Amino acid sequence: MRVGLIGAGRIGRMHGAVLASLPGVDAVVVSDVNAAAAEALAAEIGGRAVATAAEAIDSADAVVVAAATDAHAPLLRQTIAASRPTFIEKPLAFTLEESRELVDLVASSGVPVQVGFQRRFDTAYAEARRLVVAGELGVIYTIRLIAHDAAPPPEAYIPTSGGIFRDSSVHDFDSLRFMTGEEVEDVVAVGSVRGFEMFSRYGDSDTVAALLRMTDGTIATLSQTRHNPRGYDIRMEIVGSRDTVSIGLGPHTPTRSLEPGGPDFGTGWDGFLARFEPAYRAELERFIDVAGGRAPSPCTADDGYQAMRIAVAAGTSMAEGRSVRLAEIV
Ligand code: ISE
Repeated sequence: MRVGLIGAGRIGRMHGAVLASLPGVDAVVVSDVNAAAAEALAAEIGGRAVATAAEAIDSADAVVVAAATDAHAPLLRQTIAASRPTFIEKPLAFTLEESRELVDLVASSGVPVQVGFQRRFDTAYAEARRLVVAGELGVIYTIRLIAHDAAPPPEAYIPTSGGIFRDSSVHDFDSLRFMTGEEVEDVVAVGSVRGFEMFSRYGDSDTVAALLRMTDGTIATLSQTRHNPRGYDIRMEIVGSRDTVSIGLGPHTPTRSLEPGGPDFGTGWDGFLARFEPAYRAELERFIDVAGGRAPSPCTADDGYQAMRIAVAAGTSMAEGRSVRLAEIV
């Protein structure tokens, strides 16, 4: 299978390296709006660089879109028009309207599409989901989410990212749906700029929190920052009537216990690429099966749209200072 990779930035480089190492992939064709970046990545992974996204799509059997968020919708329209199975990085699109439109387009086309929520492929998330489904945690009372980036993205990334809820919390919102099998009923969110003034220049925040109620009454809280001096910290704690489990609590958790005799967490993760490397690999392995018609999409365009609705609800709550019901966001 020949795979077109559109985007040779930070996540594109990770996907390129993984694709080039997969036995089911014969060739990787790379394009980027920055031609030098495409050439450098192609040289590094033994692929071929082309000048435009259209050429990458034409010369491939399947496409991985890892371009900036504001380019997602136009690129997905192009890959669907060319009937190419597509892996598209999160979020599905820049706006809610585009996301909704893409769900309809994908459904009517029948072209397989997988959205890049890699945490679904992390072994600890998968094990927690297994425990939830098996009833081993009992009734889920509450879920606590921590999402602390090690360092903020470069300033140029901010205006095309869609803001912290769409760019980053969208993973946590998807993981809540994945874990509980429930939808979010309503959300209250707050945000501020605590460390990096550049976020205010784009109406964005570097520190946010959200309180979410799921349709079955489970309560979830999210704490999120764009900087954590000890490293990249992604955690989920699930408290149920029969057991309590933690994802992301281990030898690299970027925190320091102050308890006498407490655990030594060692060196923290330096970023999401290192923390989720095996999950990024597993999601693309699956995509090759999806593209080859051997498996259904594990993370559909509709999953991307539903996570986007939660992100938009959180943004609306923060902007308007009120609780927002998901039913409002369509
Ligand atoms: C980035 O785009 C990601 O997708 C990471 O998983 C997330 O943790 C980070 O905050 C985002 O900027």
